[in-house]
Amino acid sequence: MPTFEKVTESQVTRAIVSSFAADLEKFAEGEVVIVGGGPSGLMAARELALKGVRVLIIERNNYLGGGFWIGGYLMNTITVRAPAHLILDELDVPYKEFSKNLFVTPGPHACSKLIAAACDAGAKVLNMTKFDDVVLRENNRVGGVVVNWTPVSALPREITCVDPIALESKLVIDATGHEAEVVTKLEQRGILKKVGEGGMWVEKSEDLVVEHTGEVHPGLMAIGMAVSATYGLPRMGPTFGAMLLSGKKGAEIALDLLK
Ligand code: 48H
Repeated sequence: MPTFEKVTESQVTRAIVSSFAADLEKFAEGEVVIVGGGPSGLMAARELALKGVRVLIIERNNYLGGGFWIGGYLMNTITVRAPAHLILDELDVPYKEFSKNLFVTPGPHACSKLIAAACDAGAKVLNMTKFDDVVLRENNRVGGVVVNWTPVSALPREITCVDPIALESKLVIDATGHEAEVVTKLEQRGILKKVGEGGMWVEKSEDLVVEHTGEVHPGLMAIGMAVSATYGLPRMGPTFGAMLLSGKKGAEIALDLLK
């Protein structure tokens, strides 16, 4: 085994601080901020980054992937229905056809490949960072996000008094899943209406989510389960094809909006 070269503690600290600060500075004024690093957010981030867009994912956990690690009921087999298996092909994720047009893949393998695909394409990530609020411009156009460290947000107000910071962006994408947290912020201010997701109906829900993916308000788009929550669409249960396709379609719409 070779021995390690000499590096001091201060060099390690400087390497972390200056690299992190350089990235953060770039995203003080970015092109697209995606809130939520689940399957829809990761897919959209990959597609946008592949097209050369400067895209940042904000994720409140330290890990990316959202619900894509686990299928349903703590069983880590992911299912997708045709034609979403073609995206698994694109990501080089191995899968099997369980029954006609229904495909299965191990969650950890599929999820780690999707995360790697987004990072390889050039998407940047701020993890342990919680979306807190929106930046609002004239006519309530969304102009960015207000964020804080997750641990700061998790502490009671009485013992923390840490203001958040803002990241300006041309477009914000709500990919926070069932909670639709960005859309909810606008709803709380009476700017738009969020219906809340409907009951489960797999046959209907996936096409509807993809169909309704898009801009919900100037400067703000919704993708993935945030679309169901916004428009009151049925949920699909533990199958993820619509999340991948919604992310892909969301990226196409975002590219048009950026023009
Ligand atoms: C920063 C945040 C915040 C915040 C949340 O839940 P997700 O996996 O979302 P989708 O829409 O990409 O995929 C949904 C899918 O996993 C699912 O739940 C399905 C298909 N359900 C169907 C059914 O019927 O139940 O990921 C959302 C991500 C997570 O990583 C959160 O931690 C993150 O967003 N997030 N990040 N700030 N305020 N809120």
